[in-house]
Amino acid sequence: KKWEQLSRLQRSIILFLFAFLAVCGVISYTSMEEPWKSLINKSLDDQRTEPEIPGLKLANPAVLPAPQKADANLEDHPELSPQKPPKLPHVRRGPSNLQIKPPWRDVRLKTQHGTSRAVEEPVQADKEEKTEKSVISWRGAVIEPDQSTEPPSSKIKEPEKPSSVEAEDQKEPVPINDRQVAVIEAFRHAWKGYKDFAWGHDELKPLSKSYSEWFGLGLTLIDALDTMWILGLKEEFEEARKWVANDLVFDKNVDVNLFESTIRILGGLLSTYHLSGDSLFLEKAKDIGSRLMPAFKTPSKIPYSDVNIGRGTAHPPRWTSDSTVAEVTSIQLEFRELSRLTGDEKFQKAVDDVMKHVHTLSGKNDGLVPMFINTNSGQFTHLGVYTLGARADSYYEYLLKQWIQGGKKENELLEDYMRAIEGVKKHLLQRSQPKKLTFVGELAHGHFSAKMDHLVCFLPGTLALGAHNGLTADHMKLAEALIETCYQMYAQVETGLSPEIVHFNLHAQKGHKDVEIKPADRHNLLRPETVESLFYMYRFTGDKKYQDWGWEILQNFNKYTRVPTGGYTSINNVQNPSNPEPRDKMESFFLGETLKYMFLLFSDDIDLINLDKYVFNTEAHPLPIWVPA
Ligand code: DMJ
Repeated sequence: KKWEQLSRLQRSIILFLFAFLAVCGVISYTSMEEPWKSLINKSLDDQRTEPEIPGLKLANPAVLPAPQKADANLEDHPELSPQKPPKLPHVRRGPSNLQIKPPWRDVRLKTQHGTSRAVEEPVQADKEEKTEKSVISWRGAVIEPDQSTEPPSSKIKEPEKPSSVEAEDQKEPVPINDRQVAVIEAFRHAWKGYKDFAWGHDELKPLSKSYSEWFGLGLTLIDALDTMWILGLKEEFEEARKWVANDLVFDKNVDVNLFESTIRILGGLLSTYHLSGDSLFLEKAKDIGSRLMPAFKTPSKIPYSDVNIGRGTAHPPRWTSDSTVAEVTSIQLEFRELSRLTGDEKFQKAVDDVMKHVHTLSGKNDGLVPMFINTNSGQFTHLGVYTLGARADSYYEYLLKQWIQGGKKENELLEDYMRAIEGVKKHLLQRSQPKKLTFVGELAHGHFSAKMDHLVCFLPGTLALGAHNGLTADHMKLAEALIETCYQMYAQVETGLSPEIVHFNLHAQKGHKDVEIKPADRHNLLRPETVESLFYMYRFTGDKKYQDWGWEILQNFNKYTRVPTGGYTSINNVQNPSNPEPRDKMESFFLGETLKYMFLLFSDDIDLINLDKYVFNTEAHPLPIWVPA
């Protein structure tokens, strides 16, 4: 009625206004659409990257604080007072930012001296990249995030996609030098033996041109995967990857050692996943990690040494219900990382419980631990014997490395580490004659023994890593003294190769060197510890003498342990250059650790496994340091 009462003019004005408003509406919608959408997306993104634990943010950044002045000790660290352990981390899942540009992208492997070597036919490699649908991206840095994880079975936190590389990581790789080329050549020679005579088996027997089985899981191949990636051996890596994809099966009725399979297999797979971004390796890591979990079903939660990965049963060794302390406390980096990647807390909880328990145990001597722990009572056994060698070594290493991995927040770990190093200084350090070499001996029921395992040579590297991460400069001084000793364990021997164990002379005797070797100890298993520490020392000091020492060692491995038909062999007698008595076995850690650390030692590229981003497990498999989101 009202409408009809309006004049024609009034009606026209109203209709015009409606039409005008409608046109304005359409125009403003189209111009606002984009900003509106991006606003919505941004707020969703923000929710996704929100740290899961409130207050986690940067309480203790994973990157280094400025190093502290010398002589800091526990009293100087009020932050070390016992605290509630932090909740299960953390932060981002998925591979860390990839920082390794494998050298196979270069046309030729240029050496620092301007020569170039045809280690790789690069034009070919480039072609392959374009034409083949490669399983993984060889450009590393730009891997597409197709490797998101499957939802884990229980207690799932939301898994995230892998992160892509940061712009600063897009640098061209530093050209490799002659010594690195020599390492690649050594690796290829070792790999040839493995491929020709032991493919898919645990270890090569290079003299008998056959193999030995330990777990029957292709141990050498898995241990060597990330070394091939780091050395840039594309063809070898691809071939090994195929074996992992098609032939690596964990559903087998076989007993494996929890520690050895964690550090070599789980560690190797996780590390390769991070470097390559290839989800195959994460899937395999989840599989083996889950199959190892029955080991923790013990009255004390201290794991058994052995697990049947097919049956899901676990047991201690036949003769005892004890486990080795180093074994139960050196599986943490790997299981914690598995939790972070899968979002399933159970892996981390199991290994953290072990550390918390060991932290509270009595029977330590100024932070030094006995070598055995009982799986029923949870107590240390065989009290009174303290060593940094076999059965205790990596306990100390993993205290520091877990602390670094977790972003330097877990104070109990640091506290135990600092105390232990004080214990080493107080009870185990002595100087030899005539050269006054500082060495780490052993203590048995109050009696000092001047015996040192080659295994102890991990310690200078670990001390240097701690100092680099802000611990007292004293640790670096000790590292410098100890690496000199470890080098002398090679240099004072006829073949220039260290025996498994040495005894140091405490008193000067005419015609005697510092190092004495007993007949039962004069074997060399191609172990990595000294080369490992040389790598850390060179990284942190830039002193070329460490590279030169490593170079001597590599040449002596080539002289006395290289088997012409392929492979390297451990030897029985480092004191007999004319017959070092080959043992006919190439340990998997020669490829997993020794040659990898050699290659890194000779490199001047600090981004080739940047030690502020990665922490090496005890089998030389780099795992990411958890960076707060
Ligand atoms: C490796 O398996 C590991 O480094 C372990 O921690 C000690 N022994 C060997 C190498 O010597």
